[in-house]
Amino acid sequence: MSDSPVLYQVDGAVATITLNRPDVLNALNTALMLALREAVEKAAADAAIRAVVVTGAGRGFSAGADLASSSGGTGNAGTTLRERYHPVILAMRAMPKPIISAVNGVAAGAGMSIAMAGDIILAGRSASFLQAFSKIGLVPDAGSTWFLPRYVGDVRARAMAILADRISAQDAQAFGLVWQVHEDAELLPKAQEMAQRLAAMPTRAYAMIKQALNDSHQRDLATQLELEADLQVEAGKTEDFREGVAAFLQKRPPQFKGR
Ligand code: T3D
Repeated sequence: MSDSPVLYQVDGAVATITLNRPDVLNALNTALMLALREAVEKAAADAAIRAVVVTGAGRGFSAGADLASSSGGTGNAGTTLRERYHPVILAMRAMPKPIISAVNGVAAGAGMSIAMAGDIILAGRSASFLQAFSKIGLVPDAGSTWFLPRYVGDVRARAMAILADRISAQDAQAFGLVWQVHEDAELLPKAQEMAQRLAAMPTRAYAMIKQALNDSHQRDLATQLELEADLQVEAGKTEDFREGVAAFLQKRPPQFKGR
């Protein structure tokens, strides 16, 4: 396998981005974060890509920041986070196509934040989720304090952040963090199958769905209603909307093109 810290593979309209430092459970160093940003931006910019899978090589998804090269103790953590992590997390949220996080093993610290920046989280049966930060005297970062309460609620978010207990895939699903749990060997095929399904759907609408949901907790109802109405005007202008209605009325499967 390539020794590049991030692999980028394309199958039809689906890009699979693989964190690739398996010897250290895909711990996040500068080279990996730069390569991850490049991969995410490439998938976002390529009109031929209509869905993305993010996963990890080997037995982990990601063990979070590489503690052998972490800037936590040097006073530079703010710079590292702002320059390396935030652009990746924000680019994943802004990606105008769906991202499936296929969590194949432990997702710890900022590795868990990356998993949560995806739109749909699938997990292998042996996967686990760990807000590892407090175990080493840090605070959750890379978006964990934003995603976690929204996904699992304040009570569980606080317990996960403070206790830093390892949460199984099954418990994460019961918490509402994980959409589906699959047998380990089935995880990537299932994630790619879902991504291929999504890639054949009206992907312009998916981009607008993400836009509507991304910050909905920050907006009041009246503002959100306005945003929905504006986005619906845009969605209604797409070729895919015309095709969806025509196919329904003609009782045939739709052929969406993402336009
Ligand atoms: O400045 C900044 O960067 C700020 C940003 C901070 C963001 C953060 O993410 S802070 C949180 C950092 N992550 C952690 O604290 C987690 C540390 N890792 C662990 O607690 C455990 O490794 C796991 C619970 C994740 C997995 O445990 P286990 O028993 O399955 O695996 P292991 O044996 O501990 O690890 C396997 C190898 O990966 C091992 O190397 P070895 O002994 O085989 O040569 C281990 O040292 C290495 N590894 C695991 N995590 C990291 C790591 N190496 C570097 N950094 C890691 N985070």
